[in-house]
Amino acid sequence: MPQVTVTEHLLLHQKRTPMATGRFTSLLNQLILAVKIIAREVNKAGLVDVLGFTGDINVQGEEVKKLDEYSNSVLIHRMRQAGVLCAMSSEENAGIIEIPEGYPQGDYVLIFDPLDGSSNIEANINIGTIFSIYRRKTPSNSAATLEDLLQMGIEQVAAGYFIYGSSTMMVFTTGQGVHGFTLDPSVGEFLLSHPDIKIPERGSIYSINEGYRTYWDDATKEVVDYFKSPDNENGAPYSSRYIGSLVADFHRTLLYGGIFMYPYDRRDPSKPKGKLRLLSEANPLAFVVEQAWGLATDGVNRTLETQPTELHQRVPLFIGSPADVGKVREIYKKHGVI
Ligand code: AHM
Ligand code: MG
Repeated sequence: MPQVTVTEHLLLHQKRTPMATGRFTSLLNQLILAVKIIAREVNKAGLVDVLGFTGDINVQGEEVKKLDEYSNSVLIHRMRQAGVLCAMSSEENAGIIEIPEGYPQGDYVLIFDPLDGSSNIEANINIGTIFSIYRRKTPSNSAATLEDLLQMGIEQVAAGYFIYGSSTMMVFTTGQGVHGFTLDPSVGEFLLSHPDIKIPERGSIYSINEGYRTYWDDATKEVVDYFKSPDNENGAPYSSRYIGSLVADFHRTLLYGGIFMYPYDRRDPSKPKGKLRLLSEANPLAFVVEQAWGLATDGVNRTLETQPTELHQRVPLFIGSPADVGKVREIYKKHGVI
């Protein structure tokens, strides 16, 4: 395979997209730079006992930040300089992140989860950064508002994730298929390694936190019983895999097929719609999966057509192979759920 960088790949695509400008490429390049800085720190995470615990004061007299806070501040700091954004939203910040006066502005908005699955860091388990890019709705040269961020997922211009693991990967879509790039640390570039990813039509792996079964409704119990049954449409029980790190569970689902599920449950009445966030988690992965010919729903309705009403809105998520996500819809509809 010829070695193709993300920028080269984008330039090839941009030739076929007359609307595209160099501004989008510069946005992605700045994002990639931020991620390389985060990846460098993530790879050192195992050395924290040696280099000092988070919360400690380092040799420069600065407090050592937790990795998720560090990742958040790197992304905010770098993306402010990109000159192509009018606002951002992060899973770590309650409100809209404005681009301060004096910084060049642009017409894109960026939504991100800076370090998803961060509770897994200490165990050397894969974690990731998820991102979603939109064009602003309000006029250029006015202050960005919530309206620019509360757009339906179908409006995304690009979305994807970075996964930090045995290697660092970037998987993303601009609406022309899904492509995966692996960071070659010796040259510091993400090189095309997984062109045009397509998810299998049906899988043989289901992924859900089964510890919460007590709190599920009957429809969700039936869904999971279906995947475990030898009498399902595969004629054999699916295997169960659950890492508890969304990017890692999703990445496996995308490559091998099957379904990842995070349903709503009765565990925490303050979260009646499950745990995952529509804007920073569900929508970007839904855009990726649909571009790979998969599906993403809240059990019944298409994730990408959910109208957001608040930045940190939560949604149930069923995402993966079309036949498997379709089966959930069939069972949920039968039960009259959602
Ligand atoms: P976080 O945003 O607080 O890190 O939570 C998101 C993570 C996902 O990575 C993962 O899919 C999920 O929480 C796991 O939750 P649970 O431990 O309830 O199964
Ligand atoms: Mg998260």
